[in-house]
This record gives sequence, C-alpha cells and structure tokens, in this order.
Amino acid sequence: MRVSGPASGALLDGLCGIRPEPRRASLRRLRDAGGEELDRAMVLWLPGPGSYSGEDSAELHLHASRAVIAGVADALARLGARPAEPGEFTRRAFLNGRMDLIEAEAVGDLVAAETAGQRRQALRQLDGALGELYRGWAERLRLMLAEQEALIDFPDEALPPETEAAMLAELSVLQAALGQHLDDGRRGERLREGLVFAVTGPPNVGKSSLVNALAGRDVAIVSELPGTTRDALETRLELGGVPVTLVDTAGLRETGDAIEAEGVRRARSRAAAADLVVSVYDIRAGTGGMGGHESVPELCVANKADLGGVAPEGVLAVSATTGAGLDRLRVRLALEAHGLTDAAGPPPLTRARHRAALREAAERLAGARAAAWPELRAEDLRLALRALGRVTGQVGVEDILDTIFARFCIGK
Ligand SMILES: Nc1nc2c(ncn2[C@@H]2O[C@H](COP(=O)(O)OP(=O)(O)O)[C@@H](O)[C@H]2O)c(=O)[nH]1
Ligand SMILES: [Mg+2]
Repeated sequence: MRVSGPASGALLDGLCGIRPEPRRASLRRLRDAGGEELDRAMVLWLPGPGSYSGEDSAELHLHASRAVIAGVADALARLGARPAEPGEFTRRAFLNGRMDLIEAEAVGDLVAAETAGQRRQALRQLDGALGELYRGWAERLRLMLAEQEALIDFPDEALPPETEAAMLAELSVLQAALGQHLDDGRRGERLREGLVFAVTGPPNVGKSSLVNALAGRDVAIVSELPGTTRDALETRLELGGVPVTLVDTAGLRETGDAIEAEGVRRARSRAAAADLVVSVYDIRAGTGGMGGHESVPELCVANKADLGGVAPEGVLAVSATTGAGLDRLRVRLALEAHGLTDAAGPPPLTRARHRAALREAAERLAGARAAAWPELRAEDLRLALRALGRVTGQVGVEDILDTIFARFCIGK
C-alpha cells in the first residue's frame, strides 16, 4: 500500500509507532487505533520533494491477504486517508512538477505494456526525450515571438530585411522538423496500440487453418466446405516484440447467402483498415494476391504446398497441414511487424493526442510564415506555442487530465 500527501508522516506514526529513517526499509508492527496488531511489514518513509509524487509518502509492504488489507485500509481511513483515484500518484507527480505530461503518459504505457517492444518504447518516452524535443521547439518559438512583439511595440523602427529573412528561414526549418516528426508512418502509435494483420483470400484456401497454426490453438472452424468462416475472428499474437491482432476473415467470393455476404463485406473492410494483408491462395491456382486494399501492404502466401505446385518468386510456400514453411512465415510476419513499428533515430510520436496538437502547431507555423503583419504573425506563433505546450502539459491541460489518468490503474 502506498500513501501520498502531507499527512503521510503522521499516518505512518499512527500505524507503526516509530517512524523509520527516510528511504530505509524497516520492519514494523502495524497496529490499529485500539492497539491490535494488523501485520508485520516492511515499511518505507519517503519524504518529499524527492519522492515519486513529490509529496511526503510512505509504502507498506504487506502480507496481502484480504484481512490484512482490510485491516490496514480501515486503520488508514480512520487516520484520515482516502483511497486513491486511478493514476492519482502519477497525476500528483505531474502536478508537482516531477514529470511532464508525456512522461506521465509513458508511465501508463509501461504499466500496460504487453510486449518487449512496447516496454522499450514506454521506457524511452519515460526518459523524457520527446519532451525535450518539444520544449526545444517551444524555446525557439518563444524567441521568435519575443522578436515579433518587439516589432509591435516599436512600429516606427523599420525591420531590417535580413532580420525578416532570418525569421522566415527559422520558421521554415521548424516547420520542416515538425513535418518530419509527424511523417513517421505512425510507428510509435502502431507499436503502442498494436498492429492488425488481416488474413484474406478466396474460400477454402486454408486461411483459418493458417490462423490456427500461427496462434497455436483452434481459433476458427476449419472445414472442407467453402464459406465456413463468416465473421471476422481475432487472435492476439506477439511477433518480434510487437503485439499483433491476427484477423481471420470470410473467403472473398460472390455469394447468394446473406450472412456470408455480410462476412465478405466485413472481410473487405477489415482488410482495408489493416496494417498488413496476408493474402492466402491455393498453390495449385498458380497465382493469388490482392485480397486487400491497394493502400495496405500485402504479403502473399501460397498454401497447401503439400499438394504439389510451385510458388512464384518472392511468394512464401507453406502447408498449414504439415507445418512446412510456417517458421519462415512467422519470421516474415515478425519482420513486417518490425518494419511497421521500428523507430531507429529520434523517438516517434506515440499518441493521437500528441499528433493532433503537433499538427495544429505545424499549421500555425505555416500561418506565421504567410502572415503579412507582425501582429498576425505573433498571434500564430502564440497559438503554435500553446499547441506545443499542451503536449508536454505546460499549458491548458486541466480539461484533459481526467481522461488521461482515468485509464491508469489505482495505485499508479
Ligand atoms: N492438403 C492441405 N489441405 C489444407 C491445408 N490447409 C487447409 N487445408 C484444408 O482445406 C480446407 C479448407 O481449410 P480452411 O482453413 O477452412 O480454409 P478457409 O476457408 O480459407 O478458412 C480444409 O479441409 C482444410 O483441412 C494444407 O496446407 N494442405
Ligand atoms: Mg475460414
């Protein structure tokens, strides 16, 4: 159990008599107000401002049975504590200046990380590199804004043309940096949210058999009857450290069956929205592919290789029945997952919230470049700064804090 707030020290005294030395793990008997022993626990006294939340806080490492937790929680409540809201410790850490909003969000991502790739990304974001990047941009904007405001205050002093040119050049450099950052193929967001790979193709080619083989369990019904799979079935996999949802879909064909037709419609829409389409065909058909949407990358797989036939160059031949080629398919899929999420170089954007604000900043920069008057340019610069400040949490974030921290679990 974790306690944070100015009364933490007094709570600790009430619970265990003698307060431990700061930051020293100490064994204590915890007692309620009537003196009844509740637990023997390792206790930590973590005075602010050097604590996680920045406030005085304490940690109780309990024997976490229901009775112990209930007893200690009750004793704490009697001493004046109340249960924390989801993410409240991190929210307080943010409000007390221990971390910026991007780092606070990284804590949430770290807590929710399912794969090694997500863990790495969250830790990288927690390092504050993104915040530094944005604060660096904001600093440059502030300087430009100061320059513009000086012009407004002293309108009689004609601006030397080279100053104007330097300002426009600096604006376009910043604009390019933002543009590059935004144009990252959504790698960070994809890794954070997980990828979607849709398995499509004609009926009866072995799509469901392949999905089952990759998942290592029977997700979908396999049958020799074409049109067996009608709904889109999902299964979660980890491929090369990236979370991937594999979607098995109905075979693509014209059909008079209304339910199957709906399945085919869903198959097409899932394929169009996927990060990758795995197009399966029967190797004896000779060729296949384009089971997806032209805007989505496609990986062609020739199944039923055990029945003979050859796959063209660059197409993987596999057999869901014998398992031949499945290891290579797994590696190929992991490589694709990596390619879609891997971010060598500067840390990528990880959230739609950041993307929206940075887009707004980029638009304001374009506006500032086109502005005819110092007043108008200053206003655009101010709005760009504001948009950047919202990402790191420096300005105007009161209204979004609830949404951000509601997704945390209690105790973080
Ligand atoms: N010989 C052979 N048969 C397969 C293979 N994969 C699937 N099948 C069979 O092909 C039929 C259709 O398979 P299914 O997975 O339901 O295909 P879907 O309609 O594309 O989902 C079933 O009878 C499977 O047993 C394979 O690699 N080799
Ligand atoms: Mg099927």
